[in-house]
Amino acid sequence: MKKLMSIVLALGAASLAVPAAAQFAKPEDAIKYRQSALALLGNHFGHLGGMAQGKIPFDAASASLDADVVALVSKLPWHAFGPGTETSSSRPSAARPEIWKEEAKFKGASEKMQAEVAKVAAAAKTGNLDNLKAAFGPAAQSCKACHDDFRKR
Ligand code: ASC
Repeated sequence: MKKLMSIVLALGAASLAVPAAAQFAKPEDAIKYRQSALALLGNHFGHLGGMAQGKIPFDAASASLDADVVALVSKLPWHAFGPGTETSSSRPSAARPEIWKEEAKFKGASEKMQAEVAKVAAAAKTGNLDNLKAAFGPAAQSCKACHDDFRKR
């Protein structure tokens, strides 16, 4: 029993020590993960956009929740674009090969987006629609810029 425990603990420690990308056993797992994160991002960002554009009634509490979700989830997709996850025969991906050829540019685009959505979260916390509107545009532009360069049309 003691031996089993130490094996379990050793495996646990080893799993913490490996790079985050190693949490994906297969390329399709990484593709599914990043698509899931980006879908959540798009859903909550879209809801915020509806409020910023007056298509959905502004509700400060739900805007703040949306923006917090967006700020957190904006950190997640990137480690799932590791080497060897470009394509999978079992899961289509819209990722363009430039992601792996222009890594610094892709990283810069992802960091720009994360910085802009952090500003949206701060703006949403003020409870003021004008602040949300002002922060939303540059954040949306940072999504679009990355899609234009790195997502298949
Ligand atoms: C969204 C969404 C995107 C971005 C982008 C902004 O709501 O799903 O991908 O905004 O369209 O230009």
